[in-house]
Amino acid sequence: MKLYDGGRVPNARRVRVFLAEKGIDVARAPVDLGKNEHKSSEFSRLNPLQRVPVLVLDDGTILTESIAICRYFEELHPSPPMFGAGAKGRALVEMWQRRLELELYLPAATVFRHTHPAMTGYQVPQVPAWGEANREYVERFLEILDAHLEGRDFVAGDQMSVADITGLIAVDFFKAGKIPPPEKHANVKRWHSSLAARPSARA
Ligand SMILES: N[C@@H](CCC(=O)N[C@@H](CS)C(=O)NCC(=O)O)C(=O)O
Repeated sequence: MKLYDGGRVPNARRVRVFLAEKGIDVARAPVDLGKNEHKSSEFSRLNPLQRVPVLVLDDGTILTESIAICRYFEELHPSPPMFGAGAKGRALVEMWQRRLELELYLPAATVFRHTHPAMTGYQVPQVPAWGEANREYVERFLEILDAHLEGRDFVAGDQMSVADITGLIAVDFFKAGKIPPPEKHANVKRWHSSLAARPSARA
């Protein structure tokens, strides 16, 4: 089994943080996005979308999409449960995982991809006005998230889940798009700081 990942980029990091929380070691093959290694014909055979991470299983099966990769490891190593436990617990993790991915990570990534000069060759076409518009989506969701996190340590239930990991990588990615850190959202700040202090966050 081999995990193709790309340094500090958010989706590759999401899988590494997940594996660290689970205590799972996987052989890794670094892909240098700065050198466009993800656009090589060899890598494109693994993932025609030319994105990391990619997990290649021993039988040759290729898994892409960071959450699909995390789910694979969850099935193999169910403890600690990172996708929730029981019908309600799993549904709540799924709900917050999707919210944090679609309503926080995606807008934050869109700000970066559509406004940063370094992304011109990667985000084609690059539409700066669309990038700027997404700052508002980030802000709007932070308000909702902050209210939800009042009195809570984790977004879904009382244990850390993959939804928290998605939140961690989303907030850490603010810097790339020059989105201010969530200073005025005290609950988001507390939640993010405690996730960022875990050893897994250094993965
Ligand atoms: N939905 C995919 C997204 C993967 C993705 O966007 N990966 C980024 C790094 S975070 C990438 O490889 N970007 C290369 C590019 O845009 O050219 C996942 O969750 O794995």
